[in-house]
Amino acid sequence: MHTRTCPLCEAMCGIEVFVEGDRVTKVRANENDVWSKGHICPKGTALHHLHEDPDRLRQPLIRNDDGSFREASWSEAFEEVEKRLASVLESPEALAVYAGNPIAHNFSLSRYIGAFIQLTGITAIYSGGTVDQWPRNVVSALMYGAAWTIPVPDVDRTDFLLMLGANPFDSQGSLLAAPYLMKRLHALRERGGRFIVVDPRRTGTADRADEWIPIQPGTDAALLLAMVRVLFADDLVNLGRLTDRVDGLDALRELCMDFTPEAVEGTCRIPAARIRELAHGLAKSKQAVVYGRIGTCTQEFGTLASWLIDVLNILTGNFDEAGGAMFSNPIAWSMLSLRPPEFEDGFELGRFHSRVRGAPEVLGQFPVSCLAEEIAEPGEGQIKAFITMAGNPVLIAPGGDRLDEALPKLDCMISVDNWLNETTRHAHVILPGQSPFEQPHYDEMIWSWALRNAGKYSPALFPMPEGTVPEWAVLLQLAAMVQGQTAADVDVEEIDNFYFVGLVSMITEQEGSPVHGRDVEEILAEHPTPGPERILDFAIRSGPWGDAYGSNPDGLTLERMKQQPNGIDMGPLAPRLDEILATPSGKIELAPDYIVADLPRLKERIAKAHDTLVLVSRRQLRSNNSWMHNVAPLMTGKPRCTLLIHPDDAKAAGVEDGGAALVRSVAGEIEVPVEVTDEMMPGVVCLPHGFGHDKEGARLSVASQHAGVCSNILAPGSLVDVPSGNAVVNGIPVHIAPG
Ligand SMILES: Nc1nc2c(c(=O)[nH]1)N[C@H]1C(S)=C(S)[C@@H](COP(=O)(O)OP(=O)(O)OC[C@H]3O[C@@H](n4cnc5c(=O)[nH]c(N)nc54)[C@H](O)[C@@H]3O)O[C@H]1N2
Ligand SMILES: Nc1nc2c(c(=O)[nH]1)N[C@H]1C(S)=C(S)[C@@H](COP(=O)(O)OP(=O)(O)OC[C@H]3O[C@@H](n4cnc5c(=O)[nH]c(N)nc54)[C@H](O)[C@@H]3O)O[C@H]1N2
Ligand code: SF4
Ligand SMILES: [Mo]
Repeated sequence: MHTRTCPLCEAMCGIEVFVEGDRVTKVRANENDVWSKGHICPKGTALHHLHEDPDRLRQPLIRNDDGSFREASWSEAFEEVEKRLASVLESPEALAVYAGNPIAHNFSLSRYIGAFIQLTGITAIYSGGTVDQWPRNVVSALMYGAAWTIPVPDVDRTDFLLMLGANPFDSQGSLLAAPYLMKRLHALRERGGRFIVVDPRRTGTADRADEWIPIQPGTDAALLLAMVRVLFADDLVNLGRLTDRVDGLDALRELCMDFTPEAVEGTCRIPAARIRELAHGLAKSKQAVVYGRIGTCTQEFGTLASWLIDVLNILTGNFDEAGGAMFSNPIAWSMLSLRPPEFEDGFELGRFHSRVRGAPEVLGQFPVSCLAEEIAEPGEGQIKAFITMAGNPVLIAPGGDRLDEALPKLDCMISVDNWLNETTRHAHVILPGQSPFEQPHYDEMIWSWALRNAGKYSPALFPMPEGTVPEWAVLLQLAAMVQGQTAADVDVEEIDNFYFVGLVSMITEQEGSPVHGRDVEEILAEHPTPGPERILDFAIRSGPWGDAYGSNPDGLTLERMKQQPNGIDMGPLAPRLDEILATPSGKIELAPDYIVADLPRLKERIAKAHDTLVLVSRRQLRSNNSWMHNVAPLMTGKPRCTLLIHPDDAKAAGVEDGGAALVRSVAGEIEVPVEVTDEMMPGVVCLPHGFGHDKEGARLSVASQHAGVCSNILAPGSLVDVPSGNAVVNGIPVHIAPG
C-alpha cells in the first residue's frame, strides 16, 4: 500500500494505492491523511484507470500528410517541432499558447508554465482561465494589488454562509480547497449556523442547505449591490478593524444609491423583502461570509458580482477574520504569489488590443473565444503557430466549433497533452506527459486558497518509462526552440539552472522573505538537481514555516515533508491582511474606477426585460471538464449529457422527458435528450459542458461511446463580461423545440 494524494481536483484527497507488481489493484481513501481524513470521490477511486488507459499517449505522435498519426521517438518529435516552428521564428506575434486547467494540478507543468512564458516572451496567451475565474483575478488585482490573492470563506468557523453560483456537491470546491465540503457545510448547520444557496438550479448543494434562493442567471451583481445599499441605508456597515484600511467607502455609498431592493427584485426574481433579510442576516451574524464561484464569474456581470462579494464581506466586518473571508498562508508559497514586475506600480488593464475584434487584454490575456478569428483571419499578426498545453479548447471554449474549423489552417500546432483529443487531433506534433502515478505530486497553487495552512508531498509511484522526457523538460525544450535554438542544441539543464538562479535571486531580494538578503550561491549549492522538486524545496524552505536555510533550524524542508506522508497541517487560517495587501495606496481599494465603470451596463440590464429562456452550465461529479469521459467506470449509468428543463417550460416548448430537444441560440443549434425536472427554476435550462466526443480523428475509445453534444456551440464567443473579458456561458438566451 502506498500513501499518495489525488491530483485531480482542489480537494487534494489523501489516497491509499494498492499495487501488485506493476499494476494498481485498488485506490481507496486514506483515513490518516491529516488534510482529507478519509474523503474520496469516484474519480479518485478510478485514478489508476488514467494510468492504464490504452488510449493515453506514451510516445510522441507526429501527424502524417494524410492526417493520421505515427508514434515517434522524442528526438524525432523535437526535430519535427523545429521544422514546423521555422516558418514563424521571424514573427513572434504569429505564435500563441493555450494553457488548460490540468496544468494547475500537475507537479511539473504548474511549476514550469511561468518559466515557459517568461523565457519565450510570448504575449499571445490564452487559457481556460477566461472561461473560469478571470473576474476574480481582476478584482483581486485591483482591490488588493495581487491577481492571485484570493479570499477563502472560512466555512469551518462561520455562522452564516451565503453561497452563490457554486456547487461543491459535484465540483468538490473551487477557489476553496477543502476536502469533503459537504460534510463541513453540514457541520455548519449542526452548530446552529445558516447556509443559503443562490443558484438558478436546486443543486445537490442547494438541496442540503437551509434555503435555496433561485436567481435569474447573470443578475447576482444586482442582488449584491442592493444588499450593499441595505447595509448603508440601515446603518449596518461595520468595518471593524479595517476602518483605516479601506479607500473608497464614500464612493461606494454614493454609487449604490439607485440599486434599492425594489429596483432589482424583478431583475433577480428575488423579492425585495428577502434581499433585505439577506443583508441583515449577513450583518447580524457573529461570523458570516459570502462566497461565489463559477456561476458568479462566467456570466454577463462576472467582475461586478465577484467584486461585490468581497465588498459585502468587508462592509460587515467579515474580512480577514475567523469565520469570514480569509487568506491562506501555505507551507510552500506559490509562484502565482510573485508579483509580475510590470505591475509594480499597480495594475493597468487594456494595455493592448486583439487584432481582429479589438478586445482589450486583461491581465495579459484575451478572451479565449478570440483564438478562432485570430487564426482564421488573414493579415499581419495572424496566428500561424499554436502550442496547447493540457487543454481542449475545441470543446470547452465558446465558439469552439469555429476554432475546430480554424486549427487546420495553422502552419504549426504543437500539443503537450496525454491524449489525442478533439483539440490535439489537429496538432502536427503531440508531446505526452506522465500518468498521475509516474510523477511526484505536491500542488503548486491550490494550497494558496486552502481552508487550512497545510501541505503534502507524494513521491512517484512508478518510475517514468525509460527514455521519457518529463513535462517540465518538454516545456523548457520548447521554450528554447521558440527562441530559435535547434532541437539538438538545447541544454535543458542549463536553462533550468538559469531560471532557478533568477527565482532564488528574486526571493532573496524580497523584503519580508525569511531568506531576504541571503547569499544566492549558498542557497543554490543546496539544490544541484534540476527540475520541479528543487523549486518546491526552495518554496518550502523560504516559506513561512521553512528552515530558511539554517536560520530556523527546526523549520520545514522537502526532506522533512517527505517523512510525513499523511501531510502536515499548521492549523486554521489566521488574519494576514498586512502581509498580503499590495496596492499602491497600501489600502484595500473598495471602489476601483475600472470596476465601477461597468455599473452603467448593469443599470441597462436592470431596465431590460428577461429573455424567456436562458441556458446555464453544470458540472458532474464523475466528469472533469472534457477529459475524464474516457474512464469506463465513471461512464456507467444513464447518459449524462441531457438538457434539464422545468416542467412548465417543457410543456410550453412541447418537449418531453426522455425525448429530444433542439436547442438554438444566436451562435448555433444542437439536439439533446431532455430531462424534465423541477430542480430548474422556470425560465432556465441547463446542460453540462465538456461533451461532444464524436469528432473524427480523436482517440478516445470510451468517451466516443458516450459522445454527448458540445454545449459551447450555443455560447456566442462575443458574449463576455466586459471588464475581465471572461466568457459568458451562463445566461445564454436559447429557444427550444422538439427534436
Ligand atoms: N459551457 C461551459 N464551458 C466551460 C465551463 C463551464 O462551466 N461551462 N468551465 C470552464 C472551466 S472552469 C475550465 S477550467 C475549462 C477547462 O478547459 P480545458 O482545461 O481546456 O479542458 P480540460 O477538459 O480540463 O482538459 C484538457 C486536456 O488536458 C489533458 N490532460 C489531462 N491531464 C494532463 C496532464 O497531466 N498533462 C498534460 N499535458 N495534459 C493533460 C487532457 O487530454 C484533456 O483533454 O472549461 C471551461 N469551459
Ligand atoms: N467533478 C468535477 N469537479 C470539478 C470539475 C468538473 O468538471 N467535475 N471542474 C473543476 C473546475 S475546472 C472548476 S472551475 C470548479 C468549479 O466549481 P463550481 O464553481 O462549484 O462549479 P459548478 O458545479 O459548475 O457550479 C456552478 C453553479 O453555478 C450555477 N449558476 C449558473 N449561472 C448562475 C448565475 O448567474 N448565478 C448564480 N448565482 N449561479 C449560477 C449553476 O447552476 C451551478 O450550480 O470545479 C472543479 N471541480
Ligand atoms: S474529491 Fe475526488 S477528484 Fe477531488 S481530490 Fe478527492 S478523490 Fe480526487
Ligand atoms: Mo475551471
